[in-house]
Amino acid sequence: MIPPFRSSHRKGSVMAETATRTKPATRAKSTRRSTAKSAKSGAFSGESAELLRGYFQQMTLIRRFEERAAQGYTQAKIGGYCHLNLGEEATVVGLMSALRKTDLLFTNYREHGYALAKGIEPGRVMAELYGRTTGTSKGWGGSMHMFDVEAGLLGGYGIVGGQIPLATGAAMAIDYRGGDQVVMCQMGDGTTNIGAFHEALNIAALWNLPVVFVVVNNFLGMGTTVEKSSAESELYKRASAYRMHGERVDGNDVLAVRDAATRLVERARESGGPALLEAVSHRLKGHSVVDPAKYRSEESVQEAREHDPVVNFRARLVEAGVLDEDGAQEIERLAQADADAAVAFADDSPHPEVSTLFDYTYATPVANDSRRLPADPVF
Ligand SMILES: Cc1ncc(C[n+]2csc(CCOP(=O)(O)OP(=O)(O)O)c2C)c(N)n1
Ligand SMILES: [Mg+2]
Repeated sequence: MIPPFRSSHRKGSVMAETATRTKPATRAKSTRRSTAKSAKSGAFSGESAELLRGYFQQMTLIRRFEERAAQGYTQAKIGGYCHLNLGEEATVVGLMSALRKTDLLFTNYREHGYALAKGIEPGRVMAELYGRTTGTSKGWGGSMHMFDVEAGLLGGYGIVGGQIPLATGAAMAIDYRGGDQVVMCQMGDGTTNIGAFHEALNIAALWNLPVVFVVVNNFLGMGTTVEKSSAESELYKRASAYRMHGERVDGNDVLAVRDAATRLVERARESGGPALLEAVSHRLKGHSVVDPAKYRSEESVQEAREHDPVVNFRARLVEAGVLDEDGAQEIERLAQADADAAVAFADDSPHPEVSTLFDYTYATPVANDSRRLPADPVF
């Protein structure tokens, strides 16, 4: 069992190993109580209201964007696989707010929200999903392979764990050149059982590389629970095998994620070395858009809904007077308009020419492999 979390934010708070266990039903109730209390007693004191509204705006944009992506998929506008950040918005925005524009980000295949929060235009992200030339990867990458050097997003990887050695290599390059960038390497809980995870953590610790590994623990690797797949289900503890700093944070609390990530990123920047951050969150839907998630109990779905980070953060902001109802609705209206505009941009953008299929593949051609395009003659 994963220990429960306090949902109310305390500056700099991270989840302690010693958190007491409560049943899911009572946990949700106490979360609501403590949320109300902390907001009234100044949970946001010292926070800029504009910044808080900005976080809410970004989280809402991701929510609306992903809803439109799901719709685009069912309309067959989007092909291939499509994994959404629904329920993980606080983790995404909290993590990205800790990075500078020049810092580098590697993610798994569930990366639309990260691309948006790293500053990429929603239209370019949606256009990539639609496979159009105006997309981040010129339409050749799709949902799992967003890439934007200028924004510091170095992928989007469909192979579980594929991003981890690459992120570690990028951190080594930064170290070698004496740069001040930091690499963040995001992954899911299921990824921590891949060999590359352990090899990369070992070398990152050994060479004191500027990389923060982030495990988004949403309790499930596709349909398999963390308890069934990981001998140590408190995943941040895996860092200790490499004498690396590891900690756990409530991934539903954008400010707690921001604070923990900022601390670890700045520590890495100042040569404090690598760290492993586990953000515990919930997936509101199935593993991908086509997964009906029949393996999930009604109780676990209900628990995920009770921890909905967008709904709960909105309530906290309204309760604390940072937003009034009209202000919240205006942000929601604008987020919807941005998501709709992204869809319109994608829909109006051209498909790539088939003749450009190999323009962005860099592997040395294999002898006897003619790189023949579908319409080309065989001989
Ligand atoms: C090397 C490899 N093995 C298997 C898969 C199939 N696969 C895709 S996602 C996934 C589960 C990963 O779990 P987690 O990292 O927790 O991701 P989540 O389901 O939460 O997105 C698996 C097994 C893959 N893409 N790559
Ligand atoms: Mg998972």
